[in-house]
Amino acid sequence: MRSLLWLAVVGLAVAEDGLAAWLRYARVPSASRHLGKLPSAVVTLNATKGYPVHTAGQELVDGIGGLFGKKLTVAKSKPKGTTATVGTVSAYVDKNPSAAKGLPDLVEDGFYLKISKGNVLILGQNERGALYGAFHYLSVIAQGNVSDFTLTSNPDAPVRWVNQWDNMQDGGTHGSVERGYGGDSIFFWDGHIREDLTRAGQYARLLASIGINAVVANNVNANASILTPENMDGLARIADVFRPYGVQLGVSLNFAAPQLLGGLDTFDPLDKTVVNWWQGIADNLYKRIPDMAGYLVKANSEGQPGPMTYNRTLADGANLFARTLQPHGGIILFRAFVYDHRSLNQTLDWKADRANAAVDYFDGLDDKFEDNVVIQIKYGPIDFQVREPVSPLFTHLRRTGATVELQITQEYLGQQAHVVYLAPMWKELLDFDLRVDNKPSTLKSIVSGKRFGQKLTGYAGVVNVGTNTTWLGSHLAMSNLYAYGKLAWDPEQTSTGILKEWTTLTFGHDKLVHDVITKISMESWPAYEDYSGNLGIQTLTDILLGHYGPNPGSQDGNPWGQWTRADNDTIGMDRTVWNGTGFAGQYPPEIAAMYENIETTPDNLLLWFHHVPYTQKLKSGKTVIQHFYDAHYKGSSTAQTFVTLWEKLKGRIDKERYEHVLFRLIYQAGHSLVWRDSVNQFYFNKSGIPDELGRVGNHKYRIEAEKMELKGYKSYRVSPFEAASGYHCVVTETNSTVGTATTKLKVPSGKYDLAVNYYDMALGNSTWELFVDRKLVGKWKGDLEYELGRAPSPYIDGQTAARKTFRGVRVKKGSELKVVGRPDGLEPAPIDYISVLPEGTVD
Ligand code: GCW
Repeated sequence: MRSLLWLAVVGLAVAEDGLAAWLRYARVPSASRHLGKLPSAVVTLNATKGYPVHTAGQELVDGIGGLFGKKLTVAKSKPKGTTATVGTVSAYVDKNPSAAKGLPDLVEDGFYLKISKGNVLILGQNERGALYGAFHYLSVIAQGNVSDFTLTSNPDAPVRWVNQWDNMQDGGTHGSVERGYGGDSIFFWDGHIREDLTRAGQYARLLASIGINAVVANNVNANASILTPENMDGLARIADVFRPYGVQLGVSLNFAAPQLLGGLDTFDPLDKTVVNWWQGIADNLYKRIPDMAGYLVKANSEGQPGPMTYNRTLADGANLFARTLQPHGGIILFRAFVYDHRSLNQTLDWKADRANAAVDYFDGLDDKFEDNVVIQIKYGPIDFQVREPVSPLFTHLRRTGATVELQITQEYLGQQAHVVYLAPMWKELLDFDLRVDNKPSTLKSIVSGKRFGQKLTGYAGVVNVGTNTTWLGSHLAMSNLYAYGKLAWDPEQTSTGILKEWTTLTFGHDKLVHDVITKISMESWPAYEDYSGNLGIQTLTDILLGHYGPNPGSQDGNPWGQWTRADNDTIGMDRTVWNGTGFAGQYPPEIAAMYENIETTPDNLLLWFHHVPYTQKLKSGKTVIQHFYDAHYKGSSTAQTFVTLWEKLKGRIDKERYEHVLFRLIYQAGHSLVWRDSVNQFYFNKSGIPDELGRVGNHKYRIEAEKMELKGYKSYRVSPFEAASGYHCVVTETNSTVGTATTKLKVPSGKYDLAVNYYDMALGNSTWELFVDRKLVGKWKGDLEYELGRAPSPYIDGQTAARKTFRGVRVKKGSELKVVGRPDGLEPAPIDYISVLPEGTVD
């Protein structure tokens, strides 16, 4: 009894850093009651060390040991007592020929499980499938279910890859991992493959447990030096740590490598010397990595070289690689994300549209690709926005297989500093019926190969984990990685079902923990859409900088083509055929007709397809502009509730993860208000149409810092203007002057929540202190650039704007409120405003 109590205390007190993610194998409640229903020994068929069946045996021992405290032995042949037998179907049938009849049909990577009175049979179509089966069994028992069952599970699609956008070098394009918010690359450092690849192995283990079968480790914006002999040796070491988990390695290529690395004077895909050069590369890679998955190629996009440089088609480019892979059994994922960010002109051409590019470039090529080419298509025609229609290119490829590219790293969706559970969005996309030939044609049926019958189809997820122990920078963001794997295996699973599994495995069985995580997660994508870009206008992050904070004005007037065409009276992209860019016409007729007509276009994509006045009435009866205002208030107020919901979990999960998540949710709550005010202020200024409820631009609890009595601080006009309340903030006069901003409070005496909006730039770590009547209320540092992991920014803008709240502070009428800011480096301790809020009020 005593030791049990002690264990319970220790159990809660053990700090968890997130490294084990959903594979913690933490003790299940009442574990000892279930021991009789578990195997006592593991028998591994065809188990060679370093290969998946052997790994499966090891996981079963570790898993059952951790989950139930039962120590299993590993045996080669059948021992006495209950056993878990794991191996491939063929190894099993070799030993038990008579069993063959009773076994189901499995496709590549599929598995069969039979659990009966503590005896467990786990068979895979291949070794990898056997490991998947073992992980599945462990997941079921970790959720407390030890009853008998039989299951046949086949993946929905063969390609279930992960892409990492890891650079060879820190300080390359966007640092160590492009659009990565969880630290440096786990694969590369200083131009080389890391010596210590422990994390890469742990990553493969996590991915195998959710059915991912390949990882492209280097960025699609590829560095040609990945192909030096030394780095090829390094890649082979990565493949070695992946292999025990059945995860294959893929490599991103730079199209110009023959020139950049090979010293040729051309990289023309039809040039014989170029072809030979690439054949040599493939042969050399496969010599080192015989089970390499293949290649990933981004060509002629965003400045990357490609076949069009030589007036060759994209098919010429893809086939060049495909042919060099064929002798080795590899495949190439060729990205459809092809557009020219230099030539698009918004002002001169009403019909110019980046969204048209993919179909424009790929139309007519469907039957031109080699059989081992797969076209990798982002889910929407633009770029991982909070709301996009499904890319029409999926309906144009019937012979060539496609993968849908999803983004787990939240580039445009809060960069893991905002909780956004993405499974509901992915489900909507996958369930969307594209009505090819007027027949049911959901996206999931296309990428499973069922609709058109291609063999190579599936999923590619941009994950971008890093060296942070949380992998993605945030514990809660890991539900997205988990959901990605689960949906790629079986898109019929529900968002809540997946979440429930993940929560149990990650945080345990407590019902309140489940309720809270479910509520926060399921409300998170709608809330984020509400407080960022509505009605299909796109996310509205600053697209020229970090893709993180609000900056609606940055969308237009540049050739990146993520335009909103907002002016003083109207907003939205006219993508109709009759009057616009013609994009709607890229869909099959039923869908094209729906989007062509403003009446049948769903509200949530209205501004994606139509250019309308701000006063246009939605189906809800509201005007576009009032919808913007209301949605921003609604979404940001939902984000406030995440904090109070999470606080209910204090003491119910380990302190380390509790605090980590709480810190980020508090930050998100504050930043959602920055979003709300920036976007609302921007469109209010543009349209001149006031908020019917009088909220926009009226903040009665706010004291603008620039209106306070300033010493050492001066007023500063912020750009973009909407990123500051009253367009101004204060900054210290020099970068060594201490600034003070003081005012006398006029509110009645009582308790208030004091909220300070400030800017935390990546140029230093200023310190702020807040005083009431000379008593210190709180002190904080401008170090969010280390804490949050989101893209760092040197500017005073919507990206760096943040809020610090002190709850329940006693003030008197006439109290002196003072903020003292100490600049550091080039960060001038900027303050925007202070809100003196009656307790519980948000503004
Ligand atoms: O979303 C954009 C990103 C780029 C990325 C590109 C792509 C790897 O901003 O960082 O480059 O898409 O998908 O190729």
